[in-house]
Amino acid sequence: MERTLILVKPDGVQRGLMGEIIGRFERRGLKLIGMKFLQMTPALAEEHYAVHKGRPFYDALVAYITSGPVVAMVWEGNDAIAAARSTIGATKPAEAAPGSIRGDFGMEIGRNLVHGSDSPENGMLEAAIYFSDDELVNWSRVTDSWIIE
Ligand code: D4T
Repeated sequence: MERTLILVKPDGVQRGLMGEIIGRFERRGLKLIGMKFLQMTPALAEEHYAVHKGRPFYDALVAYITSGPVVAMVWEGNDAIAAARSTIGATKPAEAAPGSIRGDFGMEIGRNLVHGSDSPENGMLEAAIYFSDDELVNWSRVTDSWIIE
Protein backbone atom coordinates (compact mmCIF):
# COMPACT_ATOMS: atom_id res chain seq x y z
CA MET A 1 0.00 0.00 0.00
CA GLU A 2 1.32 3.43 -0.92
CA ARG A 3 0.64 6.59 1.05
CA THR A 4 0.42 10.09 -0.34
CA LEU A 5 0.46 13.37 1.57
CA ILE A 6 -2.16 15.68 0.09
CA LEU A 7 -2.52 19.36 0.96
CA VAL A 8 -5.46 21.57 0.09
CA LYS A 9 -3.40 24.75 -0.26
CA PRO A 10 -4.53 28.18 1.06
CA ASP A 11 -6.26 29.14 -2.21
CA GLY A 12 -8.35 25.96 -2.11
CA VAL A 13 -9.39 26.75 1.48
CA GLN A 14 -10.09 30.44 0.82
CA ARG A 15 -12.11 29.68 -2.32
CA GLY A 16 -14.39 27.26 -0.48
CA LEU A 17 -13.13 24.24 -2.41
CA MET A 18 -12.12 22.00 0.51
CA GLY A 19 -15.12 19.69 0.24
CA GLU A 20 -14.92 19.57 -3.55
CA ILE A 21 -11.22 18.66 -3.48
CA ILE A 22 -11.44 16.13 -0.63
CA GLY A 23 -14.48 14.54 -2.32
CA ARG A 24 -12.51 13.82 -5.47
CA PHE A 25 -9.94 11.71 -3.62
CA GLU A 26 -12.72 10.01 -1.65
CA ARG A 27 -14.75 9.20 -4.77
CA ARG A 28 -11.64 7.99 -6.59
CA GLY A 29 -11.33 5.17 -4.06
CA LEU A 30 -8.32 6.28 -2.06
CA LYS A 31 -8.68 5.63 1.67
CA LEU A 32 -8.25 8.50 4.11
CA ILE A 33 -6.08 7.60 7.12
CA GLY A 34 -5.28 11.06 8.52
CA MET A 35 -6.53 14.63 8.26
CA LYS A 36 -5.91 17.96 10.00
CA PHE A 37 -6.59 21.66 9.42
CA LEU A 38 -3.57 23.80 10.22
CA GLN A 39 -1.75 27.05 9.66
CA MET A 40 1.66 26.24 8.20
CA THR A 41 4.59 27.99 9.85
CA PRO A 42 7.62 29.17 7.83
CA ALA A 43 9.62 26.35 9.50
CA LEU A 44 7.12 23.71 8.38
CA ALA A 45 7.00 25.20 4.86
CA GLU A 46 10.80 25.10 4.67
CA GLU A 47 10.81 21.46 5.72
CA HIS A 48 8.13 20.56 3.19
CA TYR A 49 9.74 22.45 0.30
CA ALA A 50 13.42 21.88 1.26
CA VAL A 51 14.07 20.35 -2.18
CA HIS A 52 13.13 23.67 -3.84
CA LYS A 53 15.31 25.92 -1.62
CA GLY A 54 17.42 28.24 -3.76
CA ARG A 55 15.12 28.09 -6.78
CA PRO A 56 13.77 31.44 -8.07
CA PHE A 57 10.18 30.69 -7.06
CA TYR A 58 11.07 29.44 -3.55
CA ASP A 59 10.30 32.61 -1.54
CA ALA A 60 6.95 33.09 -3.31
CA LEU A 61 6.13 29.42 -2.75
CA VAL A 62 6.77 29.67 1.01
CA ALA A 63 4.78 32.94 1.20
CA TYR A 64 1.86 31.30 -0.63
CA ILE A 65 1.75 28.08 1.39
CA THR A 66 1.94 30.03 4.70
CA SER A 67 -0.62 32.68 3.63
CA GLY A 68 -3.57 30.91 5.27
CA PRO A 69 -4.68 27.56 6.64
CA VAL A 70 -4.32 24.29 4.73
CA VAL A 71 -5.89 20.85 5.00
CA ALA A 72 -3.25 18.12 5.36
CA MET A 73 -4.29 14.55 4.62
CA VAL A 74 -2.78 11.12 4.17
CA TRP A 75 -4.54 8.87 1.66
CA GLU A 76 -3.68 5.22 1.14
CA GLY A 77 -4.11 2.80 -1.75
CA ASN A 78 -2.40 0.65 -4.35
CA ASP A 79 -0.68 3.12 -6.68
CA ALA A 80 -1.90 5.95 -4.44
CA ILE A 81 0.85 8.30 -5.73
CA ALA A 82 -0.06 7.96 -9.41
CA ALA A 83 -3.80 7.94 -8.75
CA ALA A 84 -3.63 11.10 -6.64
CA ARG A 85 -1.37 12.91 -9.09
CA SER A 86 -3.70 12.22 -12.01
CA THR A 87 -6.65 13.42 -9.91
CA ILE A 88 -4.65 16.60 -9.12
CA GLY A 89 -3.46 17.28 -12.69
CA ALA A 90 -0.31 18.87 -14.14
CA THR A 91 1.70 21.32 -12.01
CA LYS A 92 0.79 24.18 -14.37
CA PRO A 93 -2.99 24.45 -14.16
CA ALA A 94 -3.22 25.89 -17.69
CA GLU A 95 -1.80 22.57 -18.94
CA ALA A 96 -3.81 20.34 -16.60
CA ALA A 97 -6.41 18.06 -18.14
CA PRO A 98 -10.05 19.05 -17.75
CA GLY A 99 -11.55 16.84 -15.07
CA SER A 100 -8.46 17.13 -12.86
CA ILE A 101 -8.58 19.45 -9.85
CA ARG A 102 -6.11 21.92 -11.34
CA GLY A 103 -7.70 21.59 -14.79
CA ASP A 104 -11.12 22.41 -13.39
CA PHE A 105 -10.25 25.12 -10.86
CA GLY A 106 -6.80 26.55 -11.57
CA MET A 107 -5.16 29.16 -13.79
CA GLU A 108 -1.60 29.69 -12.49
CA ILE A 109 1.28 27.60 -11.12
CA GLY A 110 1.56 29.84 -8.06
CA ARG A 111 -2.09 29.14 -7.17
CA ASN A 112 -2.33 25.46 -8.01
CA LEU A 113 -4.65 24.48 -5.18
CA VAL A 114 -3.29 21.09 -4.14
CA HIS A 115 -0.10 19.26 -3.29
CA GLY A 116 0.44 15.54 -3.76
CA SER A 117 3.58 13.51 -2.99
CA ASP A 118 5.62 12.61 -6.08
CA SER A 119 6.97 9.17 -5.07
CA PRO A 120 6.16 6.40 -2.57
CA GLU A 121 9.27 7.33 -0.57
CA ASN A 122 8.27 10.99 -0.39
CA GLY A 123 4.72 9.96 0.49
CA MET A 124 6.01 8.23 3.63
CA LEU A 125 8.48 11.04 4.44
CA GLU A 126 5.93 13.84 3.94
CA ALA A 127 3.23 12.00 5.92
CA ALA A 128 5.70 11.89 8.83
CA ILE A 129 6.25 15.68 8.62
CA TYR A 130 2.58 16.33 9.36
CA PHE A 131 1.40 13.29 11.33
CA SER A 132 2.70 11.17 14.18
CA ASP A 133 2.04 7.42 13.92
CA ASP A 134 -0.82 7.57 16.42
CA GLU A 135 -2.59 10.24 14.34
CA LEU A 136 -2.92 7.84 11.40
CA VAL A 137 -5.95 5.57 11.58
CA ASN A 138 -5.86 1.90 10.62
CA TRP A 139 -9.46 1.13 9.67
CA SER A 140 -11.45 -1.29 7.51
CA ARG A 141 -13.59 0.18 4.76
CA VAL A 142 -16.70 -1.89 4.03
CA THR A 143 -16.53 -1.00 0.32
CA ASP A 144 -12.94 -2.24 -0.14
CA SER A 145 -13.90 -5.38 -2.07
CA TRP A 146 -15.76 -3.18 -4.58
CA ILE A 147 -12.71 -0.95 -5.12
CA ILE A 148 -9.78 -3.38 -4.75
CA GLU A 149 -9.82 -6.62 -6.76
P1 D4T B 1 3.34 20.30 -5.44
O1 D4T B 1 4.68 19.87 -4.88
O2 D4T B 1 2.86 21.57 -4.86
O3 D4T B 1 2.34 19.20 -5.42
O4 D4T B 1 3.52 20.57 -6.95
P2 D4T B 1 4.05 19.60 -8.04
O5 D4T B 1 4.60 18.33 -7.43
O6 D4T B 1 2.99 19.44 -9.06
O7 D4T B 1 5.23 20.47 -8.63
P3 D4T B 1 6.72 20.71 -8.12
O8 D4T B 1 7.07 19.81 -6.99
O9 D4T B 1 7.57 20.70 -9.34
O10 D4T B 1 6.65 22.20 -7.59
C1 D4T B 1 6.34 22.49 -6.24
C2 D4T B 1 5.56 23.77 -6.19
O11 D4T B 1 6.34 24.86 -6.62
C3 D4T B 1 5.57 25.73 -7.42
N1 D4T B 1 6.35 26.09 -8.60
C4 D4T B 1 7.02 25.11 -9.25
C5 D4T B 1 6.38 27.39 -9.01
O12 D4T B 1 5.74 28.26 -8.39
N2 D4T B 1 7.11 27.71 -10.11
C6 D4T B 1 7.82 26.76 -10.80
O13 D4T B 1 8.50 27.11 -11.81
C7 D4T B 1 7.77 25.41 -10.35
C8 D4T B 1 8.52 24.32 -11.10
C9 D4T B 1 4.37 24.96 -7.74
C10 D4T B 1 4.39 23.79 -7.07
